[in-house]
Amino acid sequence: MSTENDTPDDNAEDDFPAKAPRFDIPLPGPLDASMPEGTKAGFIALIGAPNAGKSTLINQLVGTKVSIVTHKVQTTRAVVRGIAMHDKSQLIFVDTPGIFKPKRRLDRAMVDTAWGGAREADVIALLIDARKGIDEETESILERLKDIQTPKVLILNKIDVTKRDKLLDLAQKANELIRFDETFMVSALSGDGVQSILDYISERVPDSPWLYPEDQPSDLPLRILAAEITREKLFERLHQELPYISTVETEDWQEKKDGSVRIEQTIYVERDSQKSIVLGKRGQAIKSISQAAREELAEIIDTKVHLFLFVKVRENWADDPERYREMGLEFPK
Ligand SMILES: Nc1nc2c(ncn2[C@@H]2O[C@H](COP(=O)(O)OP(=O)(O)OP(=O)(O)O)[C@@H](O)[C@H]2O)c(=O)[nH]1
Ligand SMILES: [Mg+2]
Repeated sequence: MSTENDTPDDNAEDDFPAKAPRFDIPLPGPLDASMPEGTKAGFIALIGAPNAGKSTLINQLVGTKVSIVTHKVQTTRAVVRGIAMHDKSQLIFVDTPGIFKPKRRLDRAMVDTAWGGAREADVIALLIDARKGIDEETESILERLKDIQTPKVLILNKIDVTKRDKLLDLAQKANELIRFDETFMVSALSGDGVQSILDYISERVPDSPWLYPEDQPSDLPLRILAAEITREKLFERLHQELPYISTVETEDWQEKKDGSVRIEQTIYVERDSQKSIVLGKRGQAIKSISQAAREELAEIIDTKVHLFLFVKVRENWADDPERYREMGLEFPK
């Protein structure tokens, strides 16, 4: 069975090739002759416990939404790169899944991915939710960071909801455990203090030609961003465990003659009972998810969007290597 918020004119069970534009391949060497002298470029990994605000921060740093944000933990699943231009520097921020004690296979893939993101970076930025302080998760991250030689900075986030005394105390404690080159105190939500991160890091990335086109905010293919947007709405609207055991894939993407875009996506769940929850009473839940996703997508790609959502049961999708590949994750054995 399938459901949608609009009238589908195709059979959703068909396996459509994905036709969305891709722009995730960095070009080798200088991109064009007009690149100024003295350019710099580098990767900055944002790591931290789930819910620390990494995705909110990357969106602020880049100036547009590249990574989805929810109030729930474990929102980000794969590595998302967001690109900010600052003076002559191209700063490629790497948003990573929150680091926590993994239980399931998917957890393990997410945590491995986060550390992988840290390894490829020129600078590692550790984000701490200042209101929470150094909890068990952050403590084990600090422990593991000790052995990594890459330059590190500390970002205390959520200063809008944290007392000043606590902030200073936290900065001191974290710096006693690890030598950070710099400590920032910011509100990723309001943008307070974020500029100083850009100022600092743009001076510290290596001399290098820019690695991506100047006007490209992300290396995420649009079809994946589109699936992520729907997953964000799913996370926001469904309670309990369900969001963690569902995944979204963009199956088809067609640009129509009138300039609108027709997108088909499938929400995978593991059991029939979960499917009824996603659909909701008389399809109310999926309707509201679909509407919210469609509106946001239309804003991002700046054209009318027809979104068709289907819900499918795929038992044990979380043990299927193919689903991991779609999400951009390595499949842990
Ligand atoms: N008050 C306040 N809330 C914030 C701030 N930054 C992020 N948040 C909130 O914290 C929650 C988690 O934010 P995310 O950006 O999704 O956190 P994350 O670290 O990417 O989480 P995972 O992807 O699950 O690891 C959301 O509800 C955000 O709105 C901040 O500076 N102040
Ligand atoms: Mg995130």
